[in-house]
Amino acid sequence: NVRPFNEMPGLWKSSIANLYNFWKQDGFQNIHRIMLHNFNTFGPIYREKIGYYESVNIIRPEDAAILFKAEGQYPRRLRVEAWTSYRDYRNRKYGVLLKEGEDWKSNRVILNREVISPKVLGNFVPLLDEVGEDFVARVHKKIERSGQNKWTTDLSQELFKYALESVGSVLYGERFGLLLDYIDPEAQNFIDCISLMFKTTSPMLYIPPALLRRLGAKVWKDHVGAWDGIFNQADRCIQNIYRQLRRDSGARDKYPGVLASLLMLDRLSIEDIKASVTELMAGGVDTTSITLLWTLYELARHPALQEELRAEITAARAASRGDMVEMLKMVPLVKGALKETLRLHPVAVSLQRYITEDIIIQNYHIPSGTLVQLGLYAMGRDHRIFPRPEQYLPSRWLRSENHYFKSLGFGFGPRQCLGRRIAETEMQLFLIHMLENFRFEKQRQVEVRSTFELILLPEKPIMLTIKPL
Ligand code: HEM
Ligand code: 2DC
Repeated sequence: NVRPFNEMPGLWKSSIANLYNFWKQDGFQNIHRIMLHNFNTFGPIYREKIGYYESVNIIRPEDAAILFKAEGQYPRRLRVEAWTSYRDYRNRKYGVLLKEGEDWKSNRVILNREVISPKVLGNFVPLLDEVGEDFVARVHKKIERSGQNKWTTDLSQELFKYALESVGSVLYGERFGLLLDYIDPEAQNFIDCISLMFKTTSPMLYIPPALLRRLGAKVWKDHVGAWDGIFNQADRCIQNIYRQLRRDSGARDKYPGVLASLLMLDRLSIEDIKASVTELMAGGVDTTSITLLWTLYELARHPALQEELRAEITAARAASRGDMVEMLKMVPLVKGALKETLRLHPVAVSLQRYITEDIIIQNYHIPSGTLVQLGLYAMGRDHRIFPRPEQYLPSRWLRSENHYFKSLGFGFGPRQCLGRRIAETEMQLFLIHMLENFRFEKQRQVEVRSTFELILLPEKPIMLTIKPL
């Protein structure tokens, strides 16, 4: 009694009409709320076609498990045509983000060892800890200068700089110095280019970039300009390290960073290294900074919870006696808070895979080759999956409750986020340092919603008041 693919509910028959309706609903910015609405209308599985983009959408953790079991040896996500088109247009190599098949696997395996394996944590922690301390010093200075013993601000620009400084220090083993008073205009331009790159990608999920390019559309031109800015800046950083390495190739005692490690390892071509390091540098800015901003927003709205976290951190600090790697093992509530942030405010609205075998989900047959999407935003807000989903409760991640396929903010399996360890460590250290030094408050208790600019962002600025403890 398995039902055929063609009986699956949803709007998949008229792709152009759907694109028009999608546009009328402001779909380009609202995809996450539209998905939520679709699950409410059609149930836990539906089929959809908007423009040229066709998918099956699922929401339940047990269905996610079926999906990821059918991802095959070389898992593939939705192909972001805007990104591949730019690389083809400028004749640049794909990095691990865009590669597929054996080429992806062989690069990814080597990158895993330098970027996400547990052994590199010890190298990353001292670098990221220092950036965290510098951020605290910068905030203290801002508070002093205000003359009011507090600082009320939209932290997003500061967080972008923190994130770029962090990922830069890990990739290059060097500091950019973005947390000083003078900000390098090239670094600022890099930050601006990443936001513009994301923003201009989202319409091109539904309208083919090749068409927009032929029409000379502004969105395509802006997109190219943004990637050009990203690649130019990354090229400068990479060249710099490359030259240094050739100059003094002698043995070094200090950890030289991901790029130098990859160059010395000599198992990937220089072009492959450049492509993936550029993607890591670009992927490391908006993702962690926005997640931290949402976390501070939630903590400002929940003062008692903020105290609980602070108490956990104080105890961990004492017990670990200056060993930061140890300390990070003693802050489960801090980690729970970050998971809770990604539940309510995921960076990625969905996870997707092209399945490599036929599967049955919710009693529907789905043929091999279909693009299946797990609605991550919708899942995080479903009361059948997370009781009282509207409440920010980091402790729900502590209880020996069942977390089977529920914590998916970084994706899953061999194709999960390559920057995951960097991101987690950088965010944990940020919260540790900031909560040890400051209290966070929020003026008006209005709900801030998300907007979709390829990643999910706060719809409007989040104003926070920071006070020294
Ligand atoms: C892929 C989320 C930070 C680099 C992904 C994916 C997700 C994700 C959901 C797709 C995974 C999948 O399909 O299973 C996040 C979140 C972050 C974050 C929530 C922070 C809060 C970062 C950082 C970097 C990074 C800091 C770089 C240092 C990448 C790369 C991929 C990726 C290169 C593609 C991996 C591949 O295709 O093999 N990320 N990310 N991300 N992310 Fe992240
Ligand atoms: C966006 O429908 C919505 O981590 C689409 O650090 C499906 C889709 C496909 C790929 C996803 C993307 C969504 C959101 C942003 C992600 C991306 C894969 C990697 C990327 C999740 C869900 C991101 C932000 C990377 C970006 C690295 C890049 C800048 C070099």
